[in-house]
Amino acid sequence: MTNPLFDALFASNADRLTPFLISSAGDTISYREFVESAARMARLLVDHGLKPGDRLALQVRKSPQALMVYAACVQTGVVFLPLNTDYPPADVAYFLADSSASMIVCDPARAEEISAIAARTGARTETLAADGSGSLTQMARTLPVLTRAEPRQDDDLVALLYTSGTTGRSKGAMLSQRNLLSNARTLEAFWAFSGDDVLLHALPIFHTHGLFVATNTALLSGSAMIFLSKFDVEKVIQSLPHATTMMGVPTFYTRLLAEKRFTRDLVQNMRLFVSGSAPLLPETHRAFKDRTGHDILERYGMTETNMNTSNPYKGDRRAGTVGHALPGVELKITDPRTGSHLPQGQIGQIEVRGPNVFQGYWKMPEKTAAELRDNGFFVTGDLGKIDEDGYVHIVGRDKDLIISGGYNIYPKEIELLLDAQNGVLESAVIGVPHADFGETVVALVVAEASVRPNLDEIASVLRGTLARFKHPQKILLVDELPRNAMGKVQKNVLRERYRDILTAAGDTV
Ligand code: MCA
Ligand code: AMP
Repeated sequence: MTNPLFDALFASNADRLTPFLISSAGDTISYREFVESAARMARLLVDHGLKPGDRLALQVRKSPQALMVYAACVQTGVVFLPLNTDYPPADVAYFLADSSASMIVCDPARAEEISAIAARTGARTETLAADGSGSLTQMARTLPVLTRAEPRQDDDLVALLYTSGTTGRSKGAMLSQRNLLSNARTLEAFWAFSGDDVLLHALPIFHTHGLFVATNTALLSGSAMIFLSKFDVEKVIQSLPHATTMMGVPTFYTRLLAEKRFTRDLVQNMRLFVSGSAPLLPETHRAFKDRTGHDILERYGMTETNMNTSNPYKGDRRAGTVGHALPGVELKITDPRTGSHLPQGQIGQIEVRGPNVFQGYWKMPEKTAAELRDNGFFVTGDLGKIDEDGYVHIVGRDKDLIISGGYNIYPKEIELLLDAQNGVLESAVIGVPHADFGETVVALVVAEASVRPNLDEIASVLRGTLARFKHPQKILLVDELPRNAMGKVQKNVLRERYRDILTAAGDTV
């Protein structure tokens, strides 16, 4: 028996002397060096008693070594659980308890607080800093490489990625060997990746976009990656002449367009720009085409499904659409009330089926059953339609979700916190348009009778509790929330009413 994902991504590259990772300073790590160092880490995991199926959580800043931990997990069958570096300790405590992870790797600067949390669930703590130093690499350095890869079946888990939930509780999406490998193969072929490519990688590596869509596709094709620690417009502009492809969230492209130095000449070696994770405005698509001659290729996916649709590589990339279902993926539009198939052109919920669709939510069979039908179709919670040429348009969301700069925020989590504050009767959290992040968070608070809640104090509680990207940019006191006949808060009415609030004055913080 083999380990198909390890064989395809890592073993097949073990003797390759070409660069895999290139830093912004021009330092390179070849494929061979990368696979070898990762195999020392794999040895370390085995020596520390981690078994196939055990979970390893990683909350560290982006570095080549962080990617080596991913490779080591794939080699040993340990389930990789990456965490946003912005998540506060309370969130980390939840993820460790829910997943019963055996090990957490964190930044040395946070080792004290994280090891205290980890001790409560029996997880071991190791460290890894952005420069690659830390207990993990120090111990692995002198170990022999692990030559054997743990045999794995197609349905065996590779990764557990937590996505926020509509109820406020995060759900762990279980991703298997088949899910990841099938999608990487599809994207490699569909977007024509080859060993000649250099992918400019400025995304975080704790989400599907930067970890699987970008990295797995590069690994599978033997491409090099210019590996930036984050999206820094200066470094991106410096790197673009040396790259052939780039993947990003729409904010990357609007920030580049704001730079005069971002010109057609600068991108003359580029063959492909891909956008996803959030809607790309048609005006951005057009401005990009005018400036560079490139049509950004927009695609659509989810943590639970990897990539579902893509505009064509060769052919008409249509602004405001996410293209067609990828090969092997079925997509249909259904009636949100009945689940029945809707005719072409009608708006309904988007459902997808294919080898890319996940195995369900970790230890949440009811939530899995609610979203993953017996017939294999996953109900995405996105609303869309298919036009006469088969292009999928995403027109909105059935789920109450805000996407800020490509990060997902579920209003319920913030509303629960607001409702618990002194003097707050109820609240509603909405997304409003934002020039840089696409959408951003605004909170509306209704006071209890004859009380005036202290909005500054509330904002400070939120700052101390929530990850930075979830902080409301404004909190407003309102008399009441609009409701429909069923008593449900009409968020669409609120979104319309407050769409310009960030530029207007009001009773806010
Ligand atoms: C940073 N901040 C944010 C965000 N990012 N606030 C709201 N939304 C954000 N996305 C905060 C910072 O902490 C900082 O706070 C302030 O905003 C300004 O920071 P700035 O330096 O401008 O931000 P940045 O560090 O440049 O980050 C912006 C970014 C980054 C480059 C857009 O958020 C990013 O890389 N996003 C990509 C997310 C992603 O990979 N999503 C894929 C999910 P302060 O001023 O207090 O310090 S996977 C997915 O969605 C599916 C599967 C799919 O289809 O891909
Ligand atoms: P996540 O839960 O982080 O995996 O985010 C998945 C969600 O991002 C999807 O359900 C969509 O709502 C959204 N999304 C991803 N790509 C696009 C896109 N190209 N256009 C609009 N929304 C997108």
